[in-house]
Amino acid sequence: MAILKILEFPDPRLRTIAKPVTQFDAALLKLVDDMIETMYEADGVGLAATQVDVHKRLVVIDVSEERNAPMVFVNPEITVLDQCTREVKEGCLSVPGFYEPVTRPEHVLVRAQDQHGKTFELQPDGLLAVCVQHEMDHLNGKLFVDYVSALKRQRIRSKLEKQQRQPA
Ligand code: QAP
Ligand code: CO
Repeated sequence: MAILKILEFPDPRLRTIAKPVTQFDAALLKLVDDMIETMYEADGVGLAATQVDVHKRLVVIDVSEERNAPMVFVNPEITVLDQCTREVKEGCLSVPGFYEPVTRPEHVLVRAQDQHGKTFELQPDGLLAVCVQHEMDHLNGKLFVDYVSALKRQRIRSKLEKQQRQPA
């Protein structure tokens, strides 16, 4: 297994639209393992392939307290089930140190494949519902900072650019 490098906002590669996964092979299984290890090492609850500069429709999530229940979503699709929304403070491994409230649909249906190509459906609630939508956005080149005001986004951008010029 390997720890992968996570791209940080405003890296333009985070704006890439990911392509569907078509090959369920050993390379995909290795990528899944590496993404799970990278997510745990970074203390994240979710990681999209886009964030590690792999532009395939693949997401890993673990919302468990014990950090021992990784979920894999390949080619995920989301259907919004009703008009209920909820505001939750979000963060992102690609926007380290910043947290802002984002309003999203509360009730969604997720259809995806697992790492072996088997299709499954899930009606997530709570943190998982937020996380699936946040990670799905990454696959479409979208970040949670796109939902905040332009002023806040610019401030976050400036601070991160400064940090990136003076690495730890
Ligand atoms: C997406 O986010 C998410 O700034 C996953 O310094 C966010 O794993 C889903 C993290 C909110 C649901 C609700 C962020 C770790 C992790 C940071 C993450 C940081 C260290 C973010
Ligand atoms: Co994120």
